[in-house]
Amino acid sequence: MQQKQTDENVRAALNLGHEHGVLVSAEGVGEAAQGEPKVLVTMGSDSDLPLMMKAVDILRYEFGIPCLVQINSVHRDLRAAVQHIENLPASIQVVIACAGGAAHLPGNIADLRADLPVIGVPRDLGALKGIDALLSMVQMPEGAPVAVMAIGDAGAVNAGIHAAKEVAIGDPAIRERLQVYAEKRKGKVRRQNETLEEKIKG
Ligand code: RP5
Repeated sequence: MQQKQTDENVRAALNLGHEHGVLVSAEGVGEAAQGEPKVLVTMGSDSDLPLMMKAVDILRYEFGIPCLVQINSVHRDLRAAVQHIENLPASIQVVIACAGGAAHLPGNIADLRADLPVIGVPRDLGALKGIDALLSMVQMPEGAPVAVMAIGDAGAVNAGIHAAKEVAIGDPAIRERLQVYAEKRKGKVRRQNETLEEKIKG
């Protein structure tokens, strides 16, 4: 009961209605989530969500960083997107923005929020294999930078890791988790070498 009250207080303080996003942490989603969101994970459509969950999941499970997840379409409802981005909770330190096609969302956010780093994840919509979104994001004119990741799954995961690195600048606990994550990756190479002779023998 007390936890529920605390969660409600957090949501009230963050001013989160459904329209303003869903809080996600390692503990759960929405009312089950805990902590203040440090990263906004936003996208142009919920069709981008399966891709963006790769960023959300690495943030919450690998690094313990709560996120706010929000749909913002600068093609379908520009005014609502501006309203959301201008009124983010003060705890947000980094924005991850995904879109496909003529992907204007990350660049628009970089202009709206001079105070926040923006990481762009280009999505492959099929016709141009994501090159359209990649070029739309990476070719930002001078003054409103977007840190653009790779197209697709690797880009989404790397966006989560890059956002964690930004949060880690002011949080030694996250720095440690980044080191643990790096050690796990080294372990993978060690294990592959251990089984290499057997694999070559076939
Ligand atoms: C973009 O258009 C979205 O970010 C999405 O990648 C793409 C297609 O959206 P839906 O038609 O699937 O809603 O704005």
